[in-house]
Amino acid sequence: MKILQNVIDRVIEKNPNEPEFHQAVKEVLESLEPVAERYPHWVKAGIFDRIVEPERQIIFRVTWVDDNGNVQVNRGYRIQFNSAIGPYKGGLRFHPSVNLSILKFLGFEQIFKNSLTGMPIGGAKGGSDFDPKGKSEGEIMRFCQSFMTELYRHIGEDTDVPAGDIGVGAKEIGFLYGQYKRLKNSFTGAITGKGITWGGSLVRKEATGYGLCYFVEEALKAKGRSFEGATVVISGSGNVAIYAAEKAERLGAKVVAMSDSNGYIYDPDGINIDTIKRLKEIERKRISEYVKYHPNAKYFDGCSGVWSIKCDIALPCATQNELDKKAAETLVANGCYAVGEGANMPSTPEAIKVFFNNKVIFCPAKAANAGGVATSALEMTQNSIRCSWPFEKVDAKLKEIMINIYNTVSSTAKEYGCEDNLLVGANIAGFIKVADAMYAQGLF
Ligand code: NDP
Ligand code: 2IT
Repeated sequence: MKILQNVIDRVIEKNPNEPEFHQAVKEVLESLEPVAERYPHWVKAGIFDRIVEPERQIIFRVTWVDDNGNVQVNRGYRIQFNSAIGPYKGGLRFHPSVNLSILKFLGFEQIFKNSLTGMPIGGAKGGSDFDPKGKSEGEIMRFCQSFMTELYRHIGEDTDVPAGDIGVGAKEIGFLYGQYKRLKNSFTGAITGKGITWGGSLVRKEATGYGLCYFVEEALKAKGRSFEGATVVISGSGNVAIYAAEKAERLGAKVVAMSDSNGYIYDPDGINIDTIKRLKEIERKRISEYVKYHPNAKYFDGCSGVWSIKCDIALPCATQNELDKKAAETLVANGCYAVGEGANMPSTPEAIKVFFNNKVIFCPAKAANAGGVATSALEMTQNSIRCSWPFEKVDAKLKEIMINIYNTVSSTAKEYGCEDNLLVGANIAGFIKVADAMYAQGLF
C-alpha cells in the first residue's frame, strides 16, 4: 500500500480545478515513497500533509488607470508556501494565464529548488493576471506601484523576498522596488534582480540560463559528452532562453532555433544572440522580426513546432507543459540525447516518460534552473553585508553551486536505487532538508 497516495488524493479533493498544482504534487510525492518508508516519524508528524498546504496565501485586488483614463482591475497573489529553511523566496509572474493553480505549482516547486541551492531560502511565488504586452511604460509603472501598495506589508528582507519571472524583468523590478522603498522608507534587499547601481548583483540577469548550461554540462560530462560541437534548440526568447543560448554558444554549441509565444525561428548559421537581445530586451518586439536582419533564417508560425527542429540538446525555457509526448517523441526520433529544463515544469509527465524510456539525459527544472534563485540568494548576501562582488566572483560561485546541485542530485538518485534518474534525485534531496527542518521546529 502506497503511503503517499492518500496525500495526493486529498490534495486533489481539497483543491479542485488546480491541474498544474496537482501535476507538481504528484510528480514530487510519487518519488518520495521510499523516503516515507525510511522516515516513518516524518509520516507520523504529518510532514507530507503539511508540505502540500501553503503556509499563507494572499490574494488581492490591483486597480490602476490606463492611458485612456479607464479604471482597470487585476488580481494579485503571493503564495508563501514554506519558510522552514529561510525567508520565503521566489519570483513574481505577470501573465494573463496566471491563476491560483499555476502559482501554487510554482511555489511548491520553489520549496525544493531553493533547498537544493544550499542557501537558506524558503519557497514562494506570486504575480498577477496583468499582461505587460502592449502596455505603455506609464501603464506598467502604475500597475506595479498599485501591486506593491498591497504587497509591501507582506514582504521584507527577512520575511519574503520576491524577484522576477515571466513578464517581470528589469523594468518591472525597478518600478516595484521604487514603490516598496517609498512605502517602507528604508533601503533593504527585500527584492532581488535589482539594477546594478541600486543593490543588484552582477550575474543575476544571466544566472538562470548560465546555471542551466553549467548543470547540463555536468550531466553531459558524466556520460562522456559535452556542449562542444552540439546542435541546440531552445524554446522561448526571454531572460532564461537568451542567457542559456549565450552560454551554450560559449561552451562550443550551435543554437539553431528559438521561439516566442507566436512562433519560432530556425537559423542554420547559428542564432545571432545580439539580435535577439536587441529585439527582446530593448525593443520588446516579436521573434518573427529576426529574419529581417538574417535572411538565411526562416520564421514559422506556432511555438510548439520548435521541437521539430533536429538537435542534440533541447532546452525548454518558455513555460509549463510546453513540451508534450508528441514533441518528446519527435526529439528522440531526431537523435536528441539531452534535455535541460530552463522553464518550470516545461515537460508534461508523458514527455518525461518518453525521455526516460529512451535514455535521454534528463535535467529536471527544480535542479537545472536553480541558478537564478541561487544568485538571488547571493544578491541577498551582498545586500546584508553592504557590498557588491565582481562578476567573476559571482559567476564562479554560481558554477560551484550548480556543480554541487548536480553531485547531490545524482548521488541521491544512486543512494535510492534510481541511478541516472535526476528527477527522483532532485525531489528526494530537495525534500529531505526541508522535512528535517520542519520536524525539528515542531508543528507549524
Ligand atoms: P520572460 O518573460 O523573460 O520570457 C518568457 C518567454 O517564454 C518568452 O519568450 C515568452 O514569449 C515565452 N512564453 C511565455 N508564456 C508562453 C506560453 N504560454 N506559450 C509559449 N511561450 C510562452 O520569462 P523568463 O525567461 O524569466 O521565464 C521563462 C521560464 O523560466 C518560466 O517558466 C519561468 O518560471 C522560468 N524560470 C525563470 C527564472 C528567472 O530567473 N527569470 C528562474 C527559473 C525559472 P512571449 O514573449 O511571446 O510571451
Ligand atoms: O522560478 C524561479 O526560480 C525564479 N523565477 C527566480 C526566483 C528568484 O527569487 O530569484
